[in-house]
Amino acid sequence: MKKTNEFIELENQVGAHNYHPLPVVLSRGEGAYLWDVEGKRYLDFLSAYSAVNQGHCHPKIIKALTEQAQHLTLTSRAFYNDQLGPYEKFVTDYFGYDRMLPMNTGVEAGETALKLCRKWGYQKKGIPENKAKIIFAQGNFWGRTIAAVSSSTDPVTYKEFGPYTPGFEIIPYNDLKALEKEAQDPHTAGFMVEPIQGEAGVIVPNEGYLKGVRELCNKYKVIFMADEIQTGLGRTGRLLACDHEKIKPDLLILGKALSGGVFPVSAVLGSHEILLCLKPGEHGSTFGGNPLACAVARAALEIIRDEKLPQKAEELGAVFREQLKQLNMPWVKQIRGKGLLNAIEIDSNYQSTARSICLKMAEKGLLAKPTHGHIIRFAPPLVISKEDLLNGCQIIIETFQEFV
Ligand code: IF1
Repeated sequence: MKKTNEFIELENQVGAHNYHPLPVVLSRGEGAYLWDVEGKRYLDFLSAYSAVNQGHCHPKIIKALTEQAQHLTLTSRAFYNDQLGPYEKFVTDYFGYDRMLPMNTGVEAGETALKLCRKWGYQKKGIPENKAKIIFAQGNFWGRTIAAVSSSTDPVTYKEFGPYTPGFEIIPYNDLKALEKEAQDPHTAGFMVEPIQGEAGVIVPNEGYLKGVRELCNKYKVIFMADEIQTGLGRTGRLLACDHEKIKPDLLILGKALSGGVFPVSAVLGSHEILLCLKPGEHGSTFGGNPLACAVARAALEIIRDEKLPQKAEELGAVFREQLKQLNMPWVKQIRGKGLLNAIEIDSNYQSTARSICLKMAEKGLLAKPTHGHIIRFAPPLVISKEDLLNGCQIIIETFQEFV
């Protein structure tokens, strides 16, 4: 039986080095728990970046996966299958949209939203061909494709991947004046934005920002695309983060927990007008809408609904932030978040990096990951028990106290 270092060394020798993981080799997950190859148990406070909101290996999702896998996994969209229509009906009813387009990874759904937005811009808004502009916010993160990194303001994400996709404008996040300035350009087709910026470090905009985005996009006929891949599906204490301000984006982009972390399932939801701008043959993917994905995603969504995960996230998130008020060290700059998407920002001049704190928390049995060196994101599965959440808070507090 290989040990931790043997697995790490193996990946070192034969894998690309596009990540620098914590030195933990995981072999099993159940609910909010993960076990490593040494048999050590951890509380998972990352949830694969909010892809396992329903907890690791949720029995209902695994059951849907294994049952469907006995019958049919993939037909391609060259033919119909008996899972896609019922799944599309379930999803569009559940989120209140006319239509949806199924994809696989989150970034594919983001790309799909941009293509829909450009098509709509030419066909419905009358933007001259190849002149459509799409607005993004500074600090955005929506994936790793050339288009996604073309909109990035983080050099680590975009450097040496040029030349970049044209037609993208960047404005400050949480700045309605800057949005209005760009939105009134008649060539502007859309604005893609995260309701809370995840990778940027759980940046929560002012109350009213999303409502302001909705109003400006209505006023200037600009498609409001909400990237809820990380914030959606219960994570922030509502079904969608946009629900906190009771607004509906024109295009809703979902991924990650849409499959409960079992395999890549994503989707774009929108109106008849926007979705029907794409004609047969103009967009697609081999696996998009495959029967296995439909069965898994339907189970994943039913769990969010039936286990009331948004409400759980709301209640436990308040407990989490209340507990962390005990972190009164001067180098702890801010504790922020909504629901169970939270982050601790430490003073960037502080000698111990967020990574060393995460390494110490891992020793104590809690897994979390730093983002941008001095911010630690905490996002446990929404199924975590209150007792385990409190145990996790204890580990966090004890660890921070050892760094004073
Ligand atoms: C990595 C970050 C998180 C996302 C939002 C779209 C996507 C993501 C809001 C694309 C993906 C993942 C990607 C993964 C690490 C992780 C991440 F650190 F990269 F930025 F969560 F914050 N929109 N985020 O967060 O979805 O194509 O990956 O399915 O690339 O390192 P994807």
